[in-house]
Amino acid sequence: MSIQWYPGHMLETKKLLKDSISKVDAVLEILDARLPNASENPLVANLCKDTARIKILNKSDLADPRVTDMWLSYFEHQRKLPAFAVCGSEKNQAEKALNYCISRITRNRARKVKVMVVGIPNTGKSTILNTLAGKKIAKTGNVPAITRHKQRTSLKNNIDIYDTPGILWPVIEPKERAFVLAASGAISDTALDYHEIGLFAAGLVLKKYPNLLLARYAFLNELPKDESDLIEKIGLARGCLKKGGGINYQKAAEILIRDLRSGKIGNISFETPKDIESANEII
Ligand SMILES: Nc1nc2c(ncn2[C@@H]2O[C@H](COP(=O)(O)OP(=O)(O)OP(=O)(O)O)[C@@H](O)[C@H]2O)c(=O)[nH]1
Ligand SMILES: [Mg+2]
Repeated sequence: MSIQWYPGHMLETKKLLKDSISKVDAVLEILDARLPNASENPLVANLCKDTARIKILNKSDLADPRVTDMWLSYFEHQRKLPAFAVCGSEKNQAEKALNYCISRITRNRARKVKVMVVGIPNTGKSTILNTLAGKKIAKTGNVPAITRHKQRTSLKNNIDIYDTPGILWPVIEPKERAFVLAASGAISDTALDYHEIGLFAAGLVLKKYPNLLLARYAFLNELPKDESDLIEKIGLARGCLKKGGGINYQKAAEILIRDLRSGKIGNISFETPKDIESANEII
């Protein structure tokens, strides 16, 4: 299966970024702390060659802190890029990242500094902008593609900050990357087969965080034997039944995905720097 979700406004956003990134002083690239590799849009690195950029690993309150530390070290040592782990609603964390970014540019005090917030959908770009502004300026929401246009906001210290719509790319490959993005909530649910993504999510949690599963789902007396078994057990325990009888796997998978995305299963990171190293070795 390949997941394709590239609504029209993303093509417009691509043009917008191409036209405007070179005109701003700095870029805050917002990644999802649970999937810093999968949520990194290659377009941003290409466009930011001459623009100061930092990585913000947002939603770190949902990620495994041990793995987030590994990612911070990966960005610092292997990619030579400054990276900050933040929770988007925490003002001091967002300000620390912004201030560091501003400190890296040569400032002409007579004119405003322009900072652009970019990233894939649903990583918390607008949330961070609101936090920095200290009020709700941009619309936010727990589905991707909430922001549809560039929006400028003036902050104190002569800084203008621009929110932008989340952007993906037309065909997401490899398949595992598409699954990670889908399970995190970066791709519209309308483009997904819940059962398939649910099986992927089940496999991920069973492999990486089995104890969290046992703690979350009290009806599990022991670990399910595989991902299908987990979905089936959730379906049975939560009464996800089809009209004519039998388990509604779609509904059961939806429960697992919702619990995973919201952090109800616990602090989960979908990938580690080691995972991408081994994937590169295979290639
Ligand atoms: N747990 C948690 N949730 C967050 C955090 N930051 C943002 N969110 C939530 O994530 C969802 C998406 O946030 P937005 O700020 O709308 O994301 P966005 O990147 O602007 O999304 P698009 O405009 O669709 O590209 C919302 O439900 C936010 O409340 C965070 O640090 N932790
Ligand atoms: Mg937004």
